[in-house]
Formats: sequence, C-alpha cells, structure tokens
Amino acid sequence: MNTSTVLQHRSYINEGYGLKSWLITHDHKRIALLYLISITLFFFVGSMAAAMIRLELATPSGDLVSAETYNKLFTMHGVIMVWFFLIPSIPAVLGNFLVPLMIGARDLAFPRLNLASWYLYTLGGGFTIGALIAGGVDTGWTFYTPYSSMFSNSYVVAVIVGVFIVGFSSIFTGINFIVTIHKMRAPGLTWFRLPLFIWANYATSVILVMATPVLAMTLSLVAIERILQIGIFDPALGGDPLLFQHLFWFYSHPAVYIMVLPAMGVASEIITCFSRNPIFGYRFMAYAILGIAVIGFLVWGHHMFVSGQSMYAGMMFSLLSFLVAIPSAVKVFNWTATLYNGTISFEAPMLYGLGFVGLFMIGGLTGLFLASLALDVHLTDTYFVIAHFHYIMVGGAVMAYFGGIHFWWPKMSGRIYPENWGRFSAIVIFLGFNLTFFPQFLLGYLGMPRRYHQYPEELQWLNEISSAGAVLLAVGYLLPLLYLLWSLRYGRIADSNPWKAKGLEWQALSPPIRDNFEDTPVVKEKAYAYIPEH
Ligand code: HEM
Ligand SMILES: [Cu+2]
Repeated sequence: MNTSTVLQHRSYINEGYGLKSWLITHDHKRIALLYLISITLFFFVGSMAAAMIRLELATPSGDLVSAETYNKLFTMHGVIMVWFFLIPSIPAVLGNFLVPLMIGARDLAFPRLNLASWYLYTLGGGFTIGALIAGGVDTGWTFYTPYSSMFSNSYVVAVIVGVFIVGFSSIFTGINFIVTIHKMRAPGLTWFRLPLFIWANYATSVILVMATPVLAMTLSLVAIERILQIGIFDPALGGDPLLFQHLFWFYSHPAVYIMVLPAMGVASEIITCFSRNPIFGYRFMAYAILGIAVIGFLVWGHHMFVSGQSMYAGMMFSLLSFLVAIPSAVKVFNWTATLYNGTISFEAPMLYGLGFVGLFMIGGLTGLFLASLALDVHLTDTYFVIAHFHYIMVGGAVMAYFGGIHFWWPKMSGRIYPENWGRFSAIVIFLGFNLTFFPQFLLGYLGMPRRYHQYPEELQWLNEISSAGAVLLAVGYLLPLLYLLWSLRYGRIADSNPWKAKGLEWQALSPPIRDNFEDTPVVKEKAYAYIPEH
C-alpha cells in the first residue's frame, strides 16, 4: 500500500501543526498524547534503575555499585515508577483520551485544568529527576521517618517537592473526571450503561481526590521536620515515627488501587470485546469496583504488622484485608464467566488482557499470605513482598496499560500496528515477567531481605534466573516502542472500528476530530451489547 497516504480527514492530530499548537492545546486527546510521551520517558528512566539493580544482584558480592549508590538506585526506581508511571499511566493517557469519547462528550469538563495537570506532572518530574541527578535520595520510595526527616544526607526535600507537585496533577485529573462523568454523559447514557472503564476511572478519581491530599500533607510534615527540626516524627524530639507510617500508608494502600482499578477497567473492555460476549454480571462488576475503592481505605495497617501497633489493630487490619479479596474475586470470576461461552480470539490486546488476569491473580493470592498476621512476620521486608507487589503492579497494571495502548492504538493514531509483533511482544513480556519475579517469591521465602545489595552464595542461582528474566522483560518492553513508532508511518490506515467493538469511542472517526463527534451520540442500549457468535 502507498505508505505516504495522508490521513483522509481533519483530525485532532492534523488540525494544527507546530510545537506551540500542542503545548497550548486544550484538547483532551492531545493532552493524552503529551502524557503518553512524557510517561514513556519516565518508564525508561525507571527501568534503567531496575536494570542496574538486577545487574548488581546477579552476583552475591556487592561488586557493581556501593551500598550507598544501591540505596539511591532502588529509591529512584520506586519513586519514578510509582508516582511518575503507575499512578498516572492509565488515567492520564488512556483515561484522558477515552473518558470524553466513551461518554459521548466533546472534551473534559475543565480543559484548561487538564492542560495544567500535564504541566504540573512535567514540573514535578523535572524536580524529581533534577534531585536524582544532583545526588539522589537513599530513603526508599516510602520515606520512612525518622531516617528521612533527620538522618539521611541526601536530597530528600527536593524529591518531596517533586512528588508534592505531581500530587496536585493527580488531584486535578481526578476532579476533572468526576465532574465530567457526572455532568457530560450523552443522552441515554445512564450510570448503569456506562462502560466499566468509566466506572473504574470514576472510582479511581474519588480515591485520588480523597487520598492524595494526605500524602501531600505527610510529605510536607517530613520536610518541615527536616528543615525546622520540629518534633513531629522523630522520637528524640518528642515526635512519633509510627504516625508517619500511618499517614503514609493511609495514602499508599489506596494508591495501589489507583494503579489497579483502571487496569481492571481496561481488562474488562478487552475481554468482553475479544470474546464477543457481554461482560458477565455487569452490575456486580461495577459494585465490585466501588467496593474495592471503599475497603481499600480501611486496610493500610497491613503494612505495619511488625511496627508495634496493638495486637487488636493487627487483627482488624488482617480481617479487613481478607475482605478486599471478595470484590477482587468477583471480578476474576466474572471475567472468567465472560470468556466461558464466548467466541474468543487472541489478538495482542487480548493476550495482554489475559496475562493481566493471570498475573493479578497470583499477586492477589500472595497478598492473602501477607495479610495473614503470623505469616507476615516471616515474610515482611523480604523478596516475597517485592514479588507480590510486582505481580500486582507490573504484572497487573503495566500489562493492562500495554493491552490498552494496543487496543485503542488504531483510535489514537489512525493506524493499525503489526499484529504479529504485538502478539510476540505480549508473550515475551509474559515470560520475561514470570522469569524475573517468580523466583523472588522463593527468595523471600528463603529469607532474602529486600534492599540489600549483597546476599549469601546459596541464593545466587535464583537471583541469576531473576536477572536473566529481567533482560527478556526489557526486550519485551522495548519492542512495542519500536513497532508502534513504525506503525505511525507505515501501518495500515485504521477504519473507525477495526475490532468491531461496542462503545461510543468506536463511533468516532479514527483518529477522532477535534470535538470528537459530528453530532452528539444518543445511547439506546446497555453497555457491551455483543451478540455471541454461536
Ligand atoms: C525490568 C523490570 C523490573 C525489575 C527487574 C525490577 C526490579 C526491582 C527490584 C529488584 C526491586 C527491589 C529493590 C530492593 O528493594 O532492593 C524493585 C522495587 C520496586 N519496583 Fe521494580 N522492577 C522492575 C519493574 C518495575 C516496574 C515496571 C514498576 C512499576 C511500574 C516497579 C515498581 C517498583 C517499586 C514501587 C519498588 C519498591 C521500591 C522500594 O522498595 O523502595 N518495578 N524493583
Ligand atoms: Cu496495602
């Protein structure tokens, strides 16, 4: 086909050229692409740190970097991956692009606020990277006090400022989504006709708006104690170090649902589409999302079982943590039931979607191990924990993010990506991921502590498997970058609905025009009105 075929219609991509037209845009779709570019950059910076960590751990002795540098590397990895990749990735890229399209709106409720969010993200990111280049931080992404507030000789305040700023970016996005979903749905689009991706982003936005201010406040207190030596967390000054952990995890546990709920939304869209079957138990799926969001606020103490909190507090937090498993299990069962009797096809987004379900399940089940008080005493601060949260956050959230990028790529770019490369990379990522992180469950069980850069020789073989897996995983992550960029120029032109999917976004042109729809769509049927082909 003629590779120089120009896009046939005026779309959001070609309605204005030049850097300036992008940097002052109020179009949610362009802002989504700005996020896509910046978040991809951060993902690769964070991955470089991970590569260094795994390289160091390939041998038992600390021979590649000093202990001090190692501390800075895993802090950099954690800070960047959590705040600059995982939390914004799905809402800011896919959510920004899709929320208005999926509800039949022309844009988000506050387009300027949306642009401001991206500038805050960039500013906060610049601050953080600057601090990391200037000398880095060695506290870990958790900033535990009093080490972070009184003892660490690294750039704690600067990184706190960066995270503080990016927090406002999250809050703005959350407010924007909440108002948009309440006020701007197309005629006929009732709450229980909304795609689950919208439900997921709605619940996530509520968490963002409620939890992020607590993080901002907590980190400010660390900075205040550090600069003014006022006793807030440091016991030597009359402060309470446990107070920090309570405040930090009050944000950071809900934060893991900020990462995983949108991923569940993506998985739902993909699984129902590629099994040509309406999602099973739609209402329960929506309630489960809300249930997870609410219970997520009640379980932060499971990060503090060994901190010396009261035994009864520990028991309550353990019990409540088990409760979260119920709505999570509802989701897994209903995805499975959707597949059952469906006409399944295995395009790349579906491979990512199925990978998400499997890895999320392993992550979730091992979470129950950790939620068991007695077991946690043995496993806490070991590699078991590292493996657990990587299964959720990387196996879950990153898989779904990649699946979503592939699924909506034709809509975003107007081009089809090369399907076989898509499938190949999904499989490489799945294998590389398991090879990297499964051995870490065993390492943790055998007692290897996290955040050490040396370890006994008998643990080397498991660490070597893990490091080898990381190489494969890195290849898997690089491939989409290459073939998606390639497809921008050489990919086949996409029509408006290449997957024959349901949902308003597929009624818009690919790529959509500036205001999304020529005429406001009217919704007459419930979500996912797929007709099973058998
Ligand atoms: C190439 C893939 C990756 C490898 C090999 C890797 C490796 C590691 C290792 C070895 C640690 C533990 C460091 C330590 O405590 O000593 C770690 C921690 C962490 N990783 Fe990853 N990681 C990868 C990808 C990711 C991704 C994609 C994310 C998020 C999107 C992520 C988020 C985190 C977080 C939040 C921590 C906690 C940091 C801390 O404990 O302070 N990782 N990673
Ligand atoms: Cu938690």
